[in-house]
Amino acid sequence: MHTIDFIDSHTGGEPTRVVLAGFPDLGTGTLAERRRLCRDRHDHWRQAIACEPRGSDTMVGALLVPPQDPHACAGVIFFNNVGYLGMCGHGTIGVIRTLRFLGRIGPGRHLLETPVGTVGVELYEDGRVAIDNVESYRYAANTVLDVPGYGNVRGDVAWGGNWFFISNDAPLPLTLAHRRELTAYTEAIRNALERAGITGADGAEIDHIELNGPPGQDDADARNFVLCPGMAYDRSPCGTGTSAKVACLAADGKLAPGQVWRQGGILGNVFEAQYVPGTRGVLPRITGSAYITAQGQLRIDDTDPLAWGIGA
Ligand code: PYC
Repeated sequence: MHTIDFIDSHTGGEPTRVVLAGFPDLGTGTLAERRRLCRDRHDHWRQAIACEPRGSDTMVGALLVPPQDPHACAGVIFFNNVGYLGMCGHGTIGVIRTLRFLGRIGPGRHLLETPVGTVGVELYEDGRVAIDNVESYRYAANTVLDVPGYGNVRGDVAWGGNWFFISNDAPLPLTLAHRRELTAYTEAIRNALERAGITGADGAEIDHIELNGPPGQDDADARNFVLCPGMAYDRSPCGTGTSAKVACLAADGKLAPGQVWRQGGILGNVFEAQYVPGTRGVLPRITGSAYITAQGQLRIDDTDPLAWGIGA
């Protein structure tokens, strides 16, 4: 029997499961090396934690590991039902909320190590969390794709800690009522990108598709719908997607440094975003809140035929 200590939270409806103890030791390499080790040797642990019957398609796991830099409050490896994420904005907000819940950190500035770099975070007295995300940039502007069944779709390829194709071309309003059609549409875009050989830098797969449209009733500048790698749509406005969006707005001269962009998600929750110029793109700051939903232990019984989860 294996036992895993965890705390669950949600950020704008998107869940984060912070893994505190019980995971195999990943050594002391860089976070990118430890993520590789996790993928190559311990992937069944990811599946047991993130997938059914313990998790779900929407679950993002956040494995806490000791940081290399003693000034960082933690290292974290994000994963989901199909694999690993570079960074995760809603997940970082969940991790910081969890560390505060545990009494490990207090309000103020902190550093968090991730496989794609160290991010700064600020925890406010009222519980809000601001992330100073990794440098984000537009990689390709106005890419036109032929998407079977939908015709030409235009969008930008951008990095915000994960790779995104960001489009304003949506066949339907971005509302929860249309989630199934929007999921099918964004999946078709992702397949078309793959078929066309369109990637991020160094051939990286573009595994997140983000649609932006007018805000709903929420007090936002825009609303998005984001398809995540494992086919779930992000319930939150997506921190890395918002970072990538801000990079595109900045590249188009539509958002000035320090100006606040209020990014609504599909449920109407809002992340506040702003940036300072970087060397290649922008250094985005994303602010949001998370709430604790559960604390407990997962049990993995080796005699259970589904002990290691149902692969997505
Ligand atoms: O908030 O960056 C994010 C995110 C990525 C995937 C799900 N949420």
